[in-house]
Amino acid sequence: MTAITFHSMADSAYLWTAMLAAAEKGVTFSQVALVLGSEEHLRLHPFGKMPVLQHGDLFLYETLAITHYIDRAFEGPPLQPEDAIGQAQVLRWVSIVNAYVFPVMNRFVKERLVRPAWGFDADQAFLESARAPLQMQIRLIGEAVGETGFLVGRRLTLADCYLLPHLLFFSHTPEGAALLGQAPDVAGWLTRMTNRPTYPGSAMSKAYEAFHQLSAGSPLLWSPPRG
Ligand SMILES: N[C@@H](CCC(=O)N[C@@H](CS)C(=O)NCC(=O)O)C(=O)O
Repeated sequence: MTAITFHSMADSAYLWTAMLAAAEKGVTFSQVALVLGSEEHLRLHPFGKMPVLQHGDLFLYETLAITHYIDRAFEGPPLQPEDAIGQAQVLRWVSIVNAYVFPVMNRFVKERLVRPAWGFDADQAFLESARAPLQMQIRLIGEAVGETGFLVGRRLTLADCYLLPHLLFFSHTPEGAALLGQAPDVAGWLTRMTNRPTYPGSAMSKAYEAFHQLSAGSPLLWSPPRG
């Protein structure tokens, strides 16, 4: 029997963040499939999102609450710094991923690779509009990880758990690969994250393997920034 259960569809990036946090904490988990918008789903999560954590009688939704709970309720390496500045920096990165990275990077991946693979046209106007924000996001990530190898402080935190799914899949688009080719600190962070013992065999790694079957071989939509 596992310590906790996640109720979610398997291909949720926020589920992967929560799973990564649990794995890094050394907490065993299982996943139970949710049907999007079903009565059960809306009972567990009134806003119709995922994942939902179950720990005994406790049910918790919202990934920040879930990952904070995992960090505080279980023994294991801390996933948030002790000091006020470090904590604020982690929360800032979580907020950055929620407010800016998820709507741009995650949607870019869906428009660029997933929708065409399903036979739908990509939203070209969105893809073009994403160019400047994506360049800025990669620059900010590079500045953060360039100092210590992690987004915040000298060890993995919830901030890294939040970013990984999005950057990993974005790296598979031609534009993401080109941007990372110009950002060695960001590429190095991604390599180190996927070399951690928590990555191989994870749901995220399996999804990424499957994702490789989508065509990333198309030409660049726009040229990467210089230098
Ligand atoms: N604020 C939520 C967001 C979670 C979220 O957006 N999850 C996505 C999957 S990655 C989802 O539930 N999508 C279903 C939908 O939007 O209909 C959290 O932090 O947990």
